[in-house]
Amino acid sequence: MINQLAKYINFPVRGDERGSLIALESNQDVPFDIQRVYYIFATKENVSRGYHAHKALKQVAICVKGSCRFVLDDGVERQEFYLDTCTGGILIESMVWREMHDFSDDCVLLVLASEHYDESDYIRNYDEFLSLANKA
Ligand code: T46
Repeated sequence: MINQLAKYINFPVRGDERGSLIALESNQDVPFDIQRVYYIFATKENVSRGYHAHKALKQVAICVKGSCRFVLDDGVERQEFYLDTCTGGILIESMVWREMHDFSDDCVLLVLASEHYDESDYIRNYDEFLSLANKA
């Protein structure tokens, strides 16, 4: 069996007669201390994003509205993950190259991150990523 490059996490939905609610807590629903939250929206048609890996950062990505497609790559293999629900997300560990494609017009991609923003944690060159990933 192929190892999954991201773990899919289903979140518990707390609902009542008024509707639904999902609460995400550090080290419970999300397996790290959440240091940062950001969201990506209004991505233009036919625009792809990402094209980088992170040395240390772990993230959970949740498509809270609309849909998008992730391509993840650990330097050995590539896998695709289609996100189109707010009731689950993918856990992306460090040292995974990511590309995001096919954002729907209404896509809102919420990301929970284990670290504050740090440009020095990014690997934006694919050849450099391959060389570091295959050394690890
Ligand atoms: C990832 C995917 C899912 C900040 O100032 N603070 C932040 O926390 C972030 C994430 C970005 N920025 C600035 C840096 C750039 O000037 O926002 C601009 C766009 O960032 P970037 O080109 O890194 O965005 P994406 O969509 O290519 O990637 C982002 C995350 O960087 C990345 O970690 O996994 O979303």
